[in-house]
Amino acid sequence: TEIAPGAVHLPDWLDRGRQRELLAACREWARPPAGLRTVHTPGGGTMTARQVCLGLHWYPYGYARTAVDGDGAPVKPMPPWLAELGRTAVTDAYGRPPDEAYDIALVNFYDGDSRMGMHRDSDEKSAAPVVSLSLGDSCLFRFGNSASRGRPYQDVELRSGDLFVFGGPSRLAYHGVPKVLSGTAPAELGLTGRLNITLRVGGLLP
Ligand code: MD3
Ligand code: FE
Repeated sequence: TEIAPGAVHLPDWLDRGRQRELLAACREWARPPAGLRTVHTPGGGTMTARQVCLGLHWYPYGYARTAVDGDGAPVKPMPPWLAELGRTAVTDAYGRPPDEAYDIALVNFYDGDSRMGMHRDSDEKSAAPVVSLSLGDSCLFRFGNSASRGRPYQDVELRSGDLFVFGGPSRLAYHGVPKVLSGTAPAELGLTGRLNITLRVGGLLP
């Protein structure tokens, strides 16, 4: 379903087997070097979701080739199968493939107390849609507008296996995760907490 122009939600897009495979891959990526780390915000705060990056390392000032707010190691590569998953996701959501190849993945690990405040993702130089995949606990996802952090916004529940694609007029909309719904993960997955994988196209970077 399209919740706003260019914002398409495909619930239960990944079957349980694919969810397990993606979770296993995320657990490998989380290991050092350049593994899971805490993101420090410019104001001296810390993000409550921990993160691991593939392809390029995101930090609050942009992208880097090394884990600048982690151990400084070179960022892990973007696997071709994950880039292909992004291409398939956009094709399923929009009925046509994206123009560019996915080359960045950001994986966010949420526990029951993690949140993500309302923000826009504007560090990519490409206008390609962002692909979001959710695993584990459900969350309340807040999708707003492109002008401000405030209303109007829509609250949508994201569950394990859901796909969301954000492109076109929705690409620069404010969004956040006000709440994780603890204990809602499918038991077979063996995950406490929530994982979100976003696939992005970096575009021309210096
Ligand atoms: C709308 N992640 O990684 S997923 C992020 O669940 C991020 O971890 C949240 O916001 C999470 O930046 C929300 C949904 C999402 C992701 C990227 C977007 C919505 C988006 C980019 C542009 C517009
Ligand atoms: Fe975001």
